[in-house]
Amino acid sequence: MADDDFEDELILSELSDAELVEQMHDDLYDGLRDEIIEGTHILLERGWAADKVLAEALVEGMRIVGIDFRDGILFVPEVLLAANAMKGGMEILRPLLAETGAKPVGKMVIGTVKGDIHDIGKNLVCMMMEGAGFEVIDLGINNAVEDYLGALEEHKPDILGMSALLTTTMPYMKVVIDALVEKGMREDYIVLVGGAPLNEEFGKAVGADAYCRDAATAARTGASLLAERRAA
Ligand code: B1M
Repeated sequence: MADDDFEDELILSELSDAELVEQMHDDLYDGLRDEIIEGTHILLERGWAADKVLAEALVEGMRIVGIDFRDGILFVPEVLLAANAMKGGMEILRPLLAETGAKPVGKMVIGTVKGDIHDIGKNLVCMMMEGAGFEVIDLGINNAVEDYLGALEEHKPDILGMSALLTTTMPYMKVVIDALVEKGMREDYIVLVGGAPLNEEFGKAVGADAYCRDAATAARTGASLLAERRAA
């Protein structure tokens, strides 16, 4: 019996790239952190770039989880396990993504807004910003306006980033930006916002400098707005 079990065990390293990526989507869905870590290592060893592993194996896997969460097939505990597995892979990729663009170009304070505990997308933004040469101060999740203001005061960044994943929490970005305006601090910072339910129009409506649809866009936009500001 034990031999049969052993024979049935899936050896990730023996799968083709396409099979492995598909298996990683399944493993992410099942919240198997160790397998996601192993799969991530295997793809990197096969010469995959870190951003390709991230996009095709991890982010795509989480997109599938999101669909079944929305449709009531998966529930919070399962999605938490999937998120934990995804973070296992991200931890391996973080230093690789961060080393791609060595030059320090500026500083960013970023956090998920009050009432919202989603942090995977925000963590990706941190990685990409670090990769673009920014020093990043990550305030984590569930940040009230005072948290942002305190961090801006303490760290004096060039950029403030806010993330929201819920339609109920995204309006809080306007609370933070209004507080900056009220204190006469708005023009001191480039404000970038992002998160799945946001769009360009929302970014404009709340008074942000830019809405960023993904982490790579955040890094690009942050760098170009900062360069423009310095040139001016
Ligand atoms: Co939540 N959840 N969740 N959840 N969850 C969503 C967001 C949801 C869309 C699922 C669904 O119904 N399909 C839905 C929101 C619906 C809505 O508001 N209209 C939802 C819900 C309802 C909830 C709860 C209310 C469920 C409940 O309790 N009944 C609850 C709320 C808790 C709270 O925050 N108060 C809840 C809880 C959770 C978990 C804790 C289980 C877990 C979070 C774990 C964690 O983050 N540590 C979770 C997860 C994982 C999701 C989904 C499945 C995946 C989110 C994710 O990580 N995506 C999500 C479904 C979905 O989004 N499709 C869902 C991967 C990530 C890479 O993408 O975060 O979009 P994303 O980030 C992108 C861009 O948006 C952008 O760059 C990133 C990458 O390129 N970006 C930025 C993000 N932030 C940025 C900031 C920037 C710039 C770009 O600043 C400059």
